[in-house]
Amino acid sequence: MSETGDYEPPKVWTWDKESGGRFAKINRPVAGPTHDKALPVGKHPMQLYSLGTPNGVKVTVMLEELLARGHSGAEYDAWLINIGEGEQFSSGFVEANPNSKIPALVDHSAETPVRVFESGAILMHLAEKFGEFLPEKAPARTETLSWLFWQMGSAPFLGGGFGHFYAYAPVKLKYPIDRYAMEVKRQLDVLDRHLAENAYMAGPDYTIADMAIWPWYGALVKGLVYDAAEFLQVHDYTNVIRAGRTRFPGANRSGAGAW
Ligand SMILES: N[C@@H](CCC(=O)N[C@@H](CS)C(=O)NCC(=O)O)C(=O)O
Repeated sequence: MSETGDYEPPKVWTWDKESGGRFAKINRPVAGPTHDKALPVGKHPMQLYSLGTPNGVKVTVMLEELLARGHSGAEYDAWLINIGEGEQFSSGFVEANPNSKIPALVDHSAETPVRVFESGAILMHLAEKFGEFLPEKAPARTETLSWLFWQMGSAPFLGGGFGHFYAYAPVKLKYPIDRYAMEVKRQLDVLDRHLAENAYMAGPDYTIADMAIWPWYGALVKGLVYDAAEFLQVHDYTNVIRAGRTRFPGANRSGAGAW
């Protein structure tokens, strides 16, 4: 590994298992299970396999919001998947999510259980099933889905890009940190401008778009992820900070932001 910027990529990439960094132990260039282990199944209709990360918390927020609205079909068993120990590579987890990332949901309310992976797809599945937090008709539905997919496309630049190079990489490199800090500040400005004019992401109502966005960007402006609040000068994004305090009830009720 070059630490000085003089790295010349070889003709063919090879896996350097000793690359260092917080996730070096679990990251692999191949998919599929590493060991045989079935997932546990509890007694409730929804079986959630997750962890208290921003992506994981989105689904817990949704399930808690559904329960708060009286949907007993949203009762769930939450099973911890320790991604630091490679539990996302068990055969059972790979059956629930071939992409080996939390969160994964198995919906046992139908005769044949339905697996759902990708947090955005899980939020949509639950929203459609219970008829909540996703408006039925355009344009409100379209706007909700636009912001939901905005989050799914944007957060990898925050987590996998900025967070990785700023907080987890074994060396601090100016080029990637500059590149991703710029993008994350741009994303925060997108949110800030939008929240200056709108109560919630999709307009006047609280939707799954808010549940997806808040665990990432709300935690960022509260200084709860990557310890980057000062570096990114998050206090400049006053509308995001105000929205976090006053407009995202689920975040407070379900402890989002507490990781
Ligand atoms: N796009 C996915 C991302 C999920 C994701 O990146 N999960 C992380 C934790 S936040 C994970 O399971 N990482 C384990 C690994 O990469 O092996 C989603 O929104 O569900």
